[in-house]
Amino acid sequence: RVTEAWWKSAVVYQIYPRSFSDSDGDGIGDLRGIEERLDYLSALGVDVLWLSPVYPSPQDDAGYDISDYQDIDPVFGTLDDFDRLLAGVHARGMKLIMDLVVNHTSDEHPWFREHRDWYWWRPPRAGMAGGEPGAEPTNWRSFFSGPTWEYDPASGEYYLHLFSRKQPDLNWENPEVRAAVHAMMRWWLDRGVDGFRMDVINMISKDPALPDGPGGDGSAHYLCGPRIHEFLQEMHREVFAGRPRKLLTVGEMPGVTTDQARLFTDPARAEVDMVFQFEHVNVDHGPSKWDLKPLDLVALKAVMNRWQSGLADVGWNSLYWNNHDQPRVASRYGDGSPLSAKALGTVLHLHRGTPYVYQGEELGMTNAPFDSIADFRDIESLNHYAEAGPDALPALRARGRDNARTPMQWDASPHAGFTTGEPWIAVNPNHKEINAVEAVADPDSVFHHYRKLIDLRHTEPCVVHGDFTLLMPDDPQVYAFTRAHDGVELLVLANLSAEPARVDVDPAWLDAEVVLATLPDERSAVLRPWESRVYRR
Ligand code: TEU
Repeated sequence: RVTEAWWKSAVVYQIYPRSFSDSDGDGIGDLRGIEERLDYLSALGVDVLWLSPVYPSPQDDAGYDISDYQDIDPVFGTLDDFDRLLAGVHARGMKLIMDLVVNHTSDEHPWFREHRDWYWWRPPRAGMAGGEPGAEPTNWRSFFSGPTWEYDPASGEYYLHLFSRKQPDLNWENPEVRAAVHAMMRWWLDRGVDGFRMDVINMISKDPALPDGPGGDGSAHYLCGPRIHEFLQEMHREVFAGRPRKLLTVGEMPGVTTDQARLFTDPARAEVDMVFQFEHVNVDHGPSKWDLKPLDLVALKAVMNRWQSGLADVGWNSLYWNNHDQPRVASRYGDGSPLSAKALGTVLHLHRGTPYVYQGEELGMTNAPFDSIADFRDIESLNHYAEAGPDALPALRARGRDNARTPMQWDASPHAGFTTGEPWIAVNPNHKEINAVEAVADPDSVFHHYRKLIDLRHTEPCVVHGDFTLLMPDDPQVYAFTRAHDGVELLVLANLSAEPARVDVDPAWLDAEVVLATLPDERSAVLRPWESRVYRR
């Protein structure tokens, strides 16, 4: 086993291929489009690219419903295009990781037809007829609205789908399923990929009794289930152990706690390198993600602090504000301005862990100004609207996943330089101001701020290894912390509010070396709205 943890000093860039760059004018991004943008990514300085799914798929959930794990969807290109892209990534000294979606397949995957016992089938509830409302085997509610069960009249049974009805859950209790997944993973590693981001990987072990859950919430029976550690350790043995190349594995784990994450990411246990937790993106809503609340900054700081200390001595954090499922952070925790985008970048990238940049975040891209439901494309939003009606629109606008999925803004031309055709989802009209061409040319842009943050991680060991101490925990405006390593200390200050804020730290800090600052007068004890600074001593 290769133990060198190169990913501790790395920054990962997530590409959502559908919305990144379209080379052939069909309005959907593709692999050649990505290849054409590699020099841009290399100039940003990121170490690893993560591709959201590009496998053959009916695209019911934008590629997270896979019908063939070992090929490329024609809409994105071919395996030859993939090999060329991978070579281009490696030639620039970067690495590439794939999205691994193995909690479920598409219902159009041949496995679903050929191997009934690779999935979860159950008869209707006792005494009820199949298909009748309420006859579902459990009361679980799907992530995409409605029950988690689809009735199959031919067999008289239901199959389980935690997500869309076109995403049946694989039954990992069956050793054939695990062997097939392992073989597929080895095939990609042999092709040269550098690791995997593992979709909802803490859902693969379920309590086979599948009991009802309170109020339809079955999560206690499928999150971090009884065999989850066993399955990940087995995967590590069968797929990763003994490989000469140093890989990166990150498990997406909704609902994971710090205690569980310590187990998952303890190198001695050989499970995954790091996990995506969700607590810091749950501080601005109620029990449902559609239940909007203003950001509670004190709560956000407390969550981040708990994860920093929880994994300080064992394991490793991943750090993210954005991905293809989250609204844009500049609009969500910021005020949409470039200054707020920089402040949020400063805060995230100075934490201890591996930062993930989602495409366009480095430009300060914002949420989509959608007017009507006809603008939305995402199954989660469309299903929620179908259930909740027009009153749901404000929540969809604020929290819908399409906010992250509008096309990457390359330039000020029509369709933002994303495509020469009709884009599959509307381009944000603010691409005339917010775009890569402008940003690269402007030394004061969000892009160059992110480039400096990435560079700082590569050159200052304190950013990678330093201890983390939160300051001013109860302040509702200021996000402040220090890092310390090997005689070097860093202080990070950010005003995450629209009003000036006084900082309450050792005044000697304000005379220290300024590593990064987003406004002049970096020695003032008052931070202007959305200002951020990093000092070193
Ligand atoms: O997401 C898992 C997940 O639990 C949520 O983030 C979910 O997408 C949703 O936003 C709940 O409100 C992963 C993928 O990232 C997502 O794109 C897929 O739709 C999902 O799994 C199913 O594969």
